[in-house]
Amino acid sequence: MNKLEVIGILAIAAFLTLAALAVMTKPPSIPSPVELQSTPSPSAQATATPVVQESVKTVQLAVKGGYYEPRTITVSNGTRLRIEADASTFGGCMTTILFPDFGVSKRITPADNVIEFVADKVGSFLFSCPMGMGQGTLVVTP
Ligand SMILES: [Cu+2]
Repeated sequence: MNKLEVIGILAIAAFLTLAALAVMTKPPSIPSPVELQSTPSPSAQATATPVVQESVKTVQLAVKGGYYEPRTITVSNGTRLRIEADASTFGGCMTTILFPDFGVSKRITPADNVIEFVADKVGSFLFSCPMGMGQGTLVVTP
């Protein structure tokens, strides 16, 4: 054997050894099941939206002695005020009632005698007929 043959044989042997090692130690290329797992799905617990029950205050309103009765209506802020007017007591100019601070102007008739709006600001607010008669006060507390 000459030197070249020895080198060649060693080279081939080394190549075969490395190839065999590569085949034997090659890690599987398939991803493991763990790697395939998708990220955890979002929690099934739906965040329940709290149902806010709007509070409603119903007031029976009449005209007595030239004034709206009750003369003072008190509600807490955010309350839906429902005024059921006794149309039989409403006459003349007082048939129309205004809550100017809430943009309400309503002509009461027997068939249409309900006023509804949300008292959404705190304070004392006058209500009256369009000429300012029969003044009452709507008090909205915090
Ligand atoms: Cu009037």
